[in-house]
Amino acid sequence: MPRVRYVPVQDPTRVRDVRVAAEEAAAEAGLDERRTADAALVATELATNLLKHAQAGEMIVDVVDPPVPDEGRPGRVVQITALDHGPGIADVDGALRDGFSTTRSLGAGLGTCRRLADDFGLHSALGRGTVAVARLGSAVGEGSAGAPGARAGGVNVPFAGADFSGDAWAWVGSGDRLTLMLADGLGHGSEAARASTAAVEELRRWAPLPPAECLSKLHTALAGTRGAAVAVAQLDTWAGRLRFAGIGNVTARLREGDRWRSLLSRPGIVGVHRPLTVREDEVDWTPESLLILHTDGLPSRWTPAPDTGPPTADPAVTAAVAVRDAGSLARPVRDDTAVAVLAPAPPERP
Ligand SMILES: [Mn+2]
Repeated sequence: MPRVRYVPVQDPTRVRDVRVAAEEAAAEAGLDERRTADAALVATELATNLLKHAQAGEMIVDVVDPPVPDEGRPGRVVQITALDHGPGIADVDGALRDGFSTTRSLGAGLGTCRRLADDFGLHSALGRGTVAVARLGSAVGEGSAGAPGARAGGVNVPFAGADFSGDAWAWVGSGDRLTLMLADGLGHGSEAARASTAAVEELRRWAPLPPAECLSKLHTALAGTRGAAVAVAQLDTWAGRLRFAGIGNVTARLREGDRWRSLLSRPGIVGVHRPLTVREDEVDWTPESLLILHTDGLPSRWTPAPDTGPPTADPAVTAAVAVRDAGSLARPVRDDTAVAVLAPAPPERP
């Protein structure tokens, strides 16, 4: 089962823990020595920056699917996420400049993170805090050859800092179809993780099927596990249509213009109790669309903030902002929390 490394960062002694987590994740993702060193440096910088700007926060290091499926470059990547509820960074552009430092820290700064990572995204809102996400893969250079029409990303926060999250997300590309799945294994801990991991493995076999059929394959495969709530969204990039089906308590919010629409799941537990029929929703997908799937670690009534997910935002940053904004000290989380986001491809960069 894939580990999710969660490190609360409240003093400088935890910076080393974040670096070790990045090195472990790099080994799991099969990065070479040079990229492992890069991942360790990025992790160190993000932890140092978090302490500098917010005094305390959380970091999550895991191994994820890259934001764009690339058949010529298979493999998973290390994702390093920093999130805090601090005052926010007033001068984001300045902070991203290589060598920029507001204090006399030894840190090389966020500019280094942006330079070393394949993808780097930062969202800072005054009074709400800062989110930074860096992904590093084994490949040299950046960008994907294909024109995917969409990107996906997610964040997975294990309950109480456990080694495993009972939630899992994954996505698979096949031809014009991109299939994103979010699974919440019943309860939390390693048995929940076993159920959601089985869902991910099965998704990789059946992703080209329509979502409702994919869910029935998953139902069969998850027999013998605790079961899971699962949502599957499939984008046909050529037709500009999104199909959705879900079983159990996973929330799906689709942005249409300036409103958020809920895509409904059927009651049930994949692998344990399947509804007689699974309805599929089919909706238009436009360059302004955004899909957010989240497990019940976030409150079901949570509504994305108006600045959620501009077209240029990295989907993993959007997911991390959701975790940051929905969580607070006043409402302690009592479960694993995962958010997966499907976003249109950003405008072409020259
Ligand atoms: Mn849950």
